[in-house]
Amino acid sequence: MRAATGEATMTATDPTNPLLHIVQPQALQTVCDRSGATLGSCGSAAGAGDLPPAVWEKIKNHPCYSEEAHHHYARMHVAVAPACNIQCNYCNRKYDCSNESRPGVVSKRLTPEQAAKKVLAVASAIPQMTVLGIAGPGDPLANPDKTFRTFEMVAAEAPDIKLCLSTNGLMLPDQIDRIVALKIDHVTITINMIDPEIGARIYPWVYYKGRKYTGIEASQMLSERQLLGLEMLTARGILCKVNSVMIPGINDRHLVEVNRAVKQRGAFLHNIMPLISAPEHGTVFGLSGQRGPTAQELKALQDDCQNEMQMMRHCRQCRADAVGMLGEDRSGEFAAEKIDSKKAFYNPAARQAYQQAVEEHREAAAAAKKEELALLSGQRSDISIHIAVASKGGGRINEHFGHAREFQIYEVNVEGVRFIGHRRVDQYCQGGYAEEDNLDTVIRAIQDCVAVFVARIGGCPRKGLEDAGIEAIDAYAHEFIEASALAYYKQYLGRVHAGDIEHRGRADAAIRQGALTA
Ligand code: CLF
Ligand code: SF4
Repeated sequence: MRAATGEATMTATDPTNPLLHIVQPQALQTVCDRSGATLGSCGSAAGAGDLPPAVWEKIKNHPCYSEEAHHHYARMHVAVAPACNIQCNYCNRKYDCSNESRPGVVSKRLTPEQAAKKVLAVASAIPQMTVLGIAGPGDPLANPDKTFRTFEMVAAEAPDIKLCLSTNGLMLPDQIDRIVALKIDHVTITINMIDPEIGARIYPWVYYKGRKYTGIEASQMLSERQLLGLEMLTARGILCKVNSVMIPGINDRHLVEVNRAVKQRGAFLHNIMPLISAPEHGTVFGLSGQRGPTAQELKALQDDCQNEMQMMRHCRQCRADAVGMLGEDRSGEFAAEKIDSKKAFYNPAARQAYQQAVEEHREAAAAAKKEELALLSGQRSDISIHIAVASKGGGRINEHFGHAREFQIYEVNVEGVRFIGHRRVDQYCQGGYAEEDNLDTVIRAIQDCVAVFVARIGGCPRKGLEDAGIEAIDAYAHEFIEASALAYYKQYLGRVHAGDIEHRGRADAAIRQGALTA
């Protein structure tokens, strides 16, 4: 295990350094610029060595297409596409498209010109922002001119930024040539069904070429066009991710068939997201009491599909104007009225230098994991545990318990360690004071875990967690997450074998529901 890396030892270019959020790009120009091999994983396990180089090049710094990259790289969305051409029963059109965003979120709409300006301002301030996505607030392809104009302007000014599009797929077959011409090489299609009878329970209507379709006819047409669009994109070499909303009792088991169908048509990654449904969202599902899945239900379905293709498990259902690392929201810093006062200093060399520093950090994390894995080899046990981690990025345990807005969940067993999801929580520490009620929400969110790794924790929450059977561990503060999880697992097995602790199955956990606004 490497020695702990405290904040005092960080350098200006250390990607874990929180000061990098405010570092000026000029300061980064002195970092050496050399290309090198990278290590990582896509969706779950595939890395540089497992993928064709052209594919690896496309995903290695895309925070959604590579689970490992999401610890290091950021994305931004611009909300330029307000209209939609279908109705989903989990959507209230007062809010952003729930195919990519959490319900109850309203983004500030921008013109393509405002959006392009914002992208340059963000790229200047956040050198690890590598991807621009358009994901709403309606459907980007129901607003093709605004969507493509935005991409065109950004590609002309900042060609190093990857372009990413998310759509319900209805208009995809008609737009393939424009997508290819603009070099948009990541497209997400939300596909919730391939059986129109199931579709009729999700989509009340579809509006296509001046006519409104309803019932099975609507779903049939939507499904055919989604699958055709997927085939056409993959035939042109575009990397496609499929998002599916898991709706218990409606399409949950059916999503295994969806998974097979999209794999056959060349989808690269499948992202099964939990339905988030509450009456205050004013959606058909919210008002009818349709529930979302529990953490165990979601994981079981994702595990069932994992044999077929790579599954994405780190989606944050981010808003249509999200800015920053997945799970953080810096959109407020880049509100339209603040953009004019920000001096954009778009410097591709500085961005590249910063990203090279990130790559070196990733290599160090991968080396630490490999070292711990080697120490685990030869161990035999059926014990598999979940660990919750408080992190603010960089793949390290670097967040205080009381400040965490989410916990990352890792599964560890003798096979290794893998990220299996995240759980949103109410912050325990509010304005310097402990919010005792919030400890209960944290415990509900991570009660499938035997331990929570934190940078720091106070005595009261530590005791509360321990009463709930969850060990609070700060011994790995500022260490790499995966290497620490493996080290803890070895020690846990040792304690079980020595009879110091008893390993028991843990309870299911709650995926937080309700009006999430960040
Ligand atoms: Fe945005 Fe989507 Fe591109 Fe990512 S989000 S358009 S692929 S850059 Fe990512 Fe956000 Fe989940 Fe989407 S975490 S909601 S999957
Ligand atoms: Fe809402 Fe998106 Fe569905 Fe359109 S595609 S109805 S914006 S969730």
